Amino acid sequence: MTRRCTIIAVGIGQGARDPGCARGPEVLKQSGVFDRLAIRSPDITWHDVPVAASPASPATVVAQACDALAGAVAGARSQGRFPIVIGGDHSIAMGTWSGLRRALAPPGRFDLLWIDAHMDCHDPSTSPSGALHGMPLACLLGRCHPQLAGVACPAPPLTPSQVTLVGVRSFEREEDAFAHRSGLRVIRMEEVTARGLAAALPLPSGPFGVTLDLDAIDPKDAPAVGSPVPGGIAAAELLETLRPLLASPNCLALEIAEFSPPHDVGGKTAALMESLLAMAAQPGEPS
Ligand SMILES: [Mn+2]
Repeated sequence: MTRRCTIIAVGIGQGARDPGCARGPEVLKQSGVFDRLAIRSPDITWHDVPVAASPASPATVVAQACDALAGAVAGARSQGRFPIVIGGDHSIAMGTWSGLRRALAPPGRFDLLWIDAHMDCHDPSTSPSGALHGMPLACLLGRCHPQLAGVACPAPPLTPSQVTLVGVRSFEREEDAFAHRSGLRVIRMEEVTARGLAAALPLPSGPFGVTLDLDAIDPKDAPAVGSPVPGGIAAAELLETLRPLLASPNCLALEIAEFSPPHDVGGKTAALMESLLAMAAQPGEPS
């Protein structure tokens, strides 16, 4: 089976301290990934979201890109297409999931699996780095960066009960407090290691989306990230667990963020990206 898919590429790095992931989509396309996918998925298209060049402030660039991204995701869904968003740094999550919310008829409810080494629950007052890719989940939940409010964040915001964070092993105290206060479900890496990913992950019963920050994966398996954290999910285990989830008709969109080609080792992370894209575009087929 193949899906009618649109790969929505956002080559943005302004949300991260390490801007290498701005080149992620370009490197994937140049290496022939899209052409190979298109052989088995005839109805797959590629859409580049424009990203303004500096010297605009990071928040301005991220807000513009996320607004265009939200429109692209909503547009794809309204045409019955499956959006696969590739970054770019994880600030794009604000655009992707605002767009999905926009595409669904009210109440527009969907669950969101947020697979990440970090919590992405900072706001400008708590973030040590000020990097926007550490803030998208807080933003989607309504604690929005002032320069992004009304542009990149859904109104009304997502509710914490929609979101499950998985693979978390690096965070600041303020993020943990925010997650605890808001009742966000957090499955830490210790639990994934103890129970196995498939057992630890709650299966959504209705429509859902998946956002994968590649730094959730162990850096041995996915070295091409800007913020690596040791002790992550094994790539093979992640692929095995995601395969049935991505094949489900309830899965509405996939996002993969933080692919930073300058850090790749022997094309390992690019190959993993290709496997993930194939799983989403050709659900149920061996890849
Ligand atoms: Mn992230």
